[in-house]
Amino acid sequence: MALARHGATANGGVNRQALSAEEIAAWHEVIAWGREATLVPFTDPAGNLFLCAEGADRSAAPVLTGSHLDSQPTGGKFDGVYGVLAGIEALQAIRDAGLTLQRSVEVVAWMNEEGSRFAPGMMGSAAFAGALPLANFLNVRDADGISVRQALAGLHDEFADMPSRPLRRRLAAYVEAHIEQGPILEREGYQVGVVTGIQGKRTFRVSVKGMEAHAGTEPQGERRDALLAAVRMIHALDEAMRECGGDDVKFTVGRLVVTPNAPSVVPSGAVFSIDLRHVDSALLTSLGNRIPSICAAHAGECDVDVVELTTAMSLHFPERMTRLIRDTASALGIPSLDIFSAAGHDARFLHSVCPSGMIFVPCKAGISHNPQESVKPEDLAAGARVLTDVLVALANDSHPGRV
Ligand code: HGY
Ligand code: MN
Ligand code: MN
Repeated sequence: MALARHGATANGGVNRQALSAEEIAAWHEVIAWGREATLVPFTDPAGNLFLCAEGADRSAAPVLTGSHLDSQPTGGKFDGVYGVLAGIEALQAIRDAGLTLQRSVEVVAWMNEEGSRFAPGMMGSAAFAGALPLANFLNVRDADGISVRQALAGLHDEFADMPSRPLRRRLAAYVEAHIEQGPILEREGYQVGVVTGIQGKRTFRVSVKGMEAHAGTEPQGERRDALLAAVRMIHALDEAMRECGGDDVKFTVGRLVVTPNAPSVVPSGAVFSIDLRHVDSALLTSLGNRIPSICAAHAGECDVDVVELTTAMSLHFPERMTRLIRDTASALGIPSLDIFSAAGHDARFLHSVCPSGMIFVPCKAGISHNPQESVKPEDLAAGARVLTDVLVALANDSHPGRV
């Protein structure tokens, strides 16, 4: 609730964009809370924030937990933030219990999970895991023309005294606590979800190019109207995705930028986003592969360019991690439900480099990416208790990958 002050919106939500002044203010607050728990802060070239509880064996690969502090423009208070603060709470409880862990445990706040200011999302975790080179992201610009490179320089200037460690460090395991952002746990009456996997997601940027013309004089039949062409494409895409993808397909055009965006000028440019998701990777592949031809078929006299920004197939977390989370919840007397994540998370990229898992807690009516996002404190506490014991198990296991 305190962190929600940074980027607070009038309607009770949060707009805390990646690498913004609001996120920097949130860093200061989280670092201060970390210091109270004797956690040592450091960053990395991708602008991720780490808070470290040193273990007895500093040569051992650390265990990592956390999530993200950036939000959508109409974000809620808990998406991402819960995972970061649950990690700090867990480490504070471990310290207060006088437990010394073998491995160091680090809490991370990933850079730009949401992909709202800078597309695509999950830049910090992708660069950390080596899934994509950081260099791929540095020239991406926000709506004001500020690049990731410039925004990162601002962050690193603000925390110039903070040590920086390399990307692609060796990890023993990763666990992320997050709100479900869906209705299942609440509907089924569970406080904790054992996340078995994450559905696949492909994102695209479609750029339609026409020609400016006078709205009153240009004959209708001679226009190269980029917005009307884009509208035809979006309609055709929506029909095709739903026809072939069934109820499980998720097709979203969340952003549309019109140029020159003047009421009496025939639009010369229309750029729109596509967020396509499906549990079935083969179907996600075939549906996504149809997008360029569907756009071309409705371009009319305009030109169209389709760029794929992210390609991520469905993934399943290792049984040893889901079993550990499930058994830990059970040992605490907290019933848990196995659940597949429809939302994307940084755990996707950690899954490619170490044994990874996620713990979900319910949110009211599954509402998220919306100011009305809300949770029950007792559910957050239940999730944090499971996280705490999972972190202890992983940090004291000489081969957590074998967990
Ligand atoms: O879009 C997602 O699934 C995540 O919440 N950023
Ligand atoms: Mn999130
Ligand atoms: Mn989100």
